[in-house]
Amino acid sequence: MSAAEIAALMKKKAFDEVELSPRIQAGTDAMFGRHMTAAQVVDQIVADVRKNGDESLFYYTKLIDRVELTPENIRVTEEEFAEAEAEAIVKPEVKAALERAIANVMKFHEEQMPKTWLTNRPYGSLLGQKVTPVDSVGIYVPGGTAAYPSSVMMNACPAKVAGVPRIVMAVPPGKDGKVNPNVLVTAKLIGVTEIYKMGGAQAIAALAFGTATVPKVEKITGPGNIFVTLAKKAVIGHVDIDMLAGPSEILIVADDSANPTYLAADLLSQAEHDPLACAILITDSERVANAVGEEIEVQLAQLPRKEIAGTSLQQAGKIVLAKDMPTVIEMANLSAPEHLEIMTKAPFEIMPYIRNAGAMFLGAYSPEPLGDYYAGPNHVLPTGGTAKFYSVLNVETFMKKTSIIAYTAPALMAAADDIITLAEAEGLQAHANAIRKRVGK
Ligand code: HSO
Ligand code: ZN
Repeated sequence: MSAAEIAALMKKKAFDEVELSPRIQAGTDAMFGRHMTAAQVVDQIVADVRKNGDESLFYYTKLIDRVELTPENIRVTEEEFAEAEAEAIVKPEVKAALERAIANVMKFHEEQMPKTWLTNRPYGSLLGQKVTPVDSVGIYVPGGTAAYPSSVMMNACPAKVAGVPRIVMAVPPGKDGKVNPNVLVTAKLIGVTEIYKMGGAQAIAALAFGTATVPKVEKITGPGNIFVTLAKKAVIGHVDIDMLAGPSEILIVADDSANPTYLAADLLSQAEHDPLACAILITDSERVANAVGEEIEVQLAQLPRKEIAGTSLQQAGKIVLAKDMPTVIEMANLSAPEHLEIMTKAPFEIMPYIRNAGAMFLGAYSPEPLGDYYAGPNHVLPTGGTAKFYSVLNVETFMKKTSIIAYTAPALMAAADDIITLAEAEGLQAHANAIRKRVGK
């Protein structure tokens, strides 16, 4: 298999070309009374919510989530938080593990915190950069079986560390009108209490433009289905977003020293996420390639989610035998995987050559789920080859940078001629005057 073919496996269809499943397409056709692509559906919903606010937000929630929202019940109340905790659906050991995971994630992101800085220039001038958290952020949390507490943690912790004053969350309500209790408990542990029961494109539009009951935010982050992702794409510019992310991926590069049992388990860990997930092993060892193939069969058969993982492996699972390690590395860089495991004798010798990857896991004892849940780095990562230009979610995702310029009179005097020359070359006399008036030229 060539490097380009592997990269193609990972590079999914463009988001606006994704075809809906027949069941969902039938639903949207019925909703709008005509055939529309996913992108057209999203454009319509976003435009409606932008124009009509709550009215359209509630209308689409009723149609899609079958829940009757009102200005009074859209926001999760104190009682609902208490109920989620009291229900004890969140087992004590889960809560305790979550607390330890949150501490690790907070600590890592604190270390990431960028600093405001000033630097000296001649004649006592100062230049610098101020970092400021965005005023508000909206974190989207998917509903149903993909309502992962770990994703709540991975979005909310860096926003907290960045110091975002207002962190709100959007979570689609279940049919009973309630929000997943695990999500509520996790949000509360991190200190996020402004939660709106809304989902899909309508939630993204409400966060981006604001409605009478949902105040607008400045940035939207978090994973979602195709409608959510397309809606995030549609509101860029009105707000910022984190990235456009799709189904999970893992690419493992391994040499003859790797343990096939571990590799098979790690490939399956991402395959079980989604039938569209992608799991690839590239190795220069024929022994490892064969053994992992066999081991996958054994482990897959025992998985509760074997259907999902099996479909994913059939569609985008590959074991590739490459001729040598430089070829393996080039294949990895071309694929730009979300997760890259380097399972070789000396992983730090390979690491410097990796240019494109969302996150790297080095050595036999750094399996991908360690990053999903616990070590500290973020699990919101670029997928579909977008690690060529997107970064992992991080503290700076929630911050802006502002330049600082503070010149003294002698410093401005020394620069005056050049600035006046440049301003006049652009035909901008008022610009030149702002200098002349100060330096008497
Ligand atoms: N691997 C997923 C994140 C996740 N895994 C959440 C388990 N829960 C992101 O690529
Ligand atoms: Zn995962």
